[in-house]
Amino acid sequence: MDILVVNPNTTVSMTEKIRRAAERAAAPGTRIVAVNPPVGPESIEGFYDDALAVPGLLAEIAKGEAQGVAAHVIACFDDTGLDAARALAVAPVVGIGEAAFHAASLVAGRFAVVTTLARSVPAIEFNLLRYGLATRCARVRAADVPVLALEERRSDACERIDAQIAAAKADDGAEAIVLGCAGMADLAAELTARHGLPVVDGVAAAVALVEMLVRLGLRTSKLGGYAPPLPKGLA
Ligand code: 5HY
Repeated sequence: MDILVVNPNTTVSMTEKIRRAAERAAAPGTRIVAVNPPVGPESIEGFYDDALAVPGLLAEIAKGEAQGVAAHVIACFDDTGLDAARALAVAPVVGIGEAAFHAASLVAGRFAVVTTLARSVPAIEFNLLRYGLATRCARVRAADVPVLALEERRSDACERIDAQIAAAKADDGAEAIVLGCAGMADLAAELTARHGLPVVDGVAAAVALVEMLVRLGLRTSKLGGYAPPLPKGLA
């Protein structure tokens, strides 16, 4: 099966990191098609960037549908444009945030999220509420790391993320950690080993989840909110 993995920001190095993480998680026979829009914000940090990224994301989803991909993954932790993408697509669409929350809730009673900046926290908290998983999340923490700092080798991003994981274990009662940025996808294994608890990367969780949906023959319902968009002029 072909799975389209869309990084909604326009930073190619992050798209390649996401591709590698998706390919590590993919089952034999799954081909990962990792893309990002040609136009849009270089990183998504908060509501404004999130909105700017949606048109480019939807254009990539539309291309994937035309190419007949088996499923789509939205590789931004805010699950940018998720509902609009599900209205557009027939194939299943999973966001890395929602996937990671579910994976963590299946291996721990309470999890904490460690994301990038404080401005990214409200969107994540809102998603936890609308997905019905807010009661399973002890806290959404920000490591005070700009998204693109995760692409810089010399940044102190890893130390800052480490510190927040330690605090989540000590102060929040976290039994698992969800990495709150696609740009952290390469850190899950070493952080799991270092901190001795499950550290979930949403890219891997989303790939595994959509593979399951495809194997079960489940596609996006086209009734109600995810009914196909009505034809209309776009001036
Ligand atoms: C992400 N931003 O996964 C989110 C994380 C965040 O450009 N890719 C981004 O900080 O909201």
